[in-house]
Amino acid sequence: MADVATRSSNGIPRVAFVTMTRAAFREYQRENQPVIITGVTERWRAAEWVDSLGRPDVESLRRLFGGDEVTVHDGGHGTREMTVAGYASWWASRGGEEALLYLKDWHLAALHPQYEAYEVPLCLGEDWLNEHWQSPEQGQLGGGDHRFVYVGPRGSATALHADVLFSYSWSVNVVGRKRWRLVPASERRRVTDAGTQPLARWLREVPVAAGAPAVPIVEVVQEEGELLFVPSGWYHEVENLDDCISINHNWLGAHAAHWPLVRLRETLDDVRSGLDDEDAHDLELLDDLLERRAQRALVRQIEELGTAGGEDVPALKRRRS
Ligand SMILES: O=C(O)CCC(=O)C(=O)O
Repeated sequence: MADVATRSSNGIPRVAFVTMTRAAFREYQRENQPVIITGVTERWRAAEWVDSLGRPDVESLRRLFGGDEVTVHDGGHGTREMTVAGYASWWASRGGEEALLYLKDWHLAALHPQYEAYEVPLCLGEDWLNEHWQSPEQGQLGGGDHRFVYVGPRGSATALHADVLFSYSWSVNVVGRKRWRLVPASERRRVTDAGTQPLARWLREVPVAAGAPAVPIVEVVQEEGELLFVPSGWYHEVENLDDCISINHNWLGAHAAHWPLVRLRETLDDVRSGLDDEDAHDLELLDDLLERRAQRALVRQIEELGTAGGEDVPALKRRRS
């Protein structure tokens, strides 16, 4: 791991943006360990979303992007759709008593590519996930852009979860601080069922078997301008300690490539274990059909590529049929 790191009390290293190289970051990816990179937002245009008192300038978001449709969470299980202008009105008039509305998963980068709110730090390396969604075949929003802006008042929170397909995520606080509670991937089965679903909404509610040691939790306060790298399979919950605006991406690269398979495999095994005999048999049949189909498609592709670098196509066909 990078030797320029200082360690916070919980052991998560903090490394200055200017000293974090791609090679150094790759070590955290390979070890699947979190790291905080400090001073990331210094040159970001998103700085104009902060007012002169250092608070989220939600009025500026209204001016810039007021017509965007976004999803807002009410702190229970409820969500509602509204415009950024509608959210800014709620923000300006919010009192102490009502539910805290948390604007999440706003696809700002996809909706406003010309605005260039921020630059993804190069040290994070390749991003197969968003590269896929931005390919010409997918169109701009393709249903799957994984680049988000979050706007939430102090006290709003995100419940226990792991990220989509056990991808990596990074999260940067443009303004405000967040408290993260993370469960190392090696301990994740203690907080989920066999199908990778969390056992409770919050870590404090996760049942611990009598006599079992407490689930080890890594807790960290992420300061303004800091990027937190959340590795694959690390379940986490997050609380806004101040009024916050943050940006986060889910992403995948070579070191995380196997994690989606891990998650899909565990989910599938869980579904399988709940099937009756007849459905299980149908599923097996479907598996076989798909496998055969996939093999045929592979052979066809190789044929289309001609000799495929000297491969003996008929021999390959024999092997696959
Ligand atoms: O900031 C938040 O409320 C949640 C962020 C999060 O969970 C994530 O980036 O995966």
